[in-house]
Amino acid sequence: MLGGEHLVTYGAARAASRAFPELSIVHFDAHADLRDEYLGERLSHATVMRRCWELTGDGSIFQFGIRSGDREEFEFAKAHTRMRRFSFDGLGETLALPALADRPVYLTIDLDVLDPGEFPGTGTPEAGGVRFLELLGAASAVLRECRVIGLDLVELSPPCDPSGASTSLVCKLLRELLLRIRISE
Ligand SMILES: [Mn+2]
Repeated sequence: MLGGEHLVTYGAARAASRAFPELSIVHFDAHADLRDEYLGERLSHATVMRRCWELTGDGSIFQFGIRSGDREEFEFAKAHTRMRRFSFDGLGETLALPALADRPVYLTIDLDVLDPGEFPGTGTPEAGGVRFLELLGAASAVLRECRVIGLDLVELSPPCDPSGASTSLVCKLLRELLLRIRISE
């Protein structure tokens, strides 16, 4: 699925969790997205992973690249999700855990996990992000090691980068990931 506001992930994850009740979610993002509400809304790009957690339960959401969130979100993550800050460190060993290796996986990629120096075309850029090749490598590892039943790329906002470089980066990423999707019977 291509987005758009990250909240669109909730609809896809909800459908996926109905079809695959044992669903786990891998989440690449600059932001924790674990708020219970944001600006009075329970449904928001800032709450989307909290709503997804309500679908999957504890220990089923694996977050990487996170470098923005409030104290409550990081406390929530300690108790309910598995979070790696700033990078994809530990991804390989994480993918071998039974919660990912033995269960259907949904992969959600908020493109703002990338560094805004390389990818400024997004609504809430955060310094200190990963590079294109790191993201491609990490997403490829998930597609290679897990039974990925759905994935999304979200939060490209072309008007935020009139040069067009961000859009061309995402086109390249999309093409490479499409080539890596394994179709199983
Ligand atoms: Mn984000």
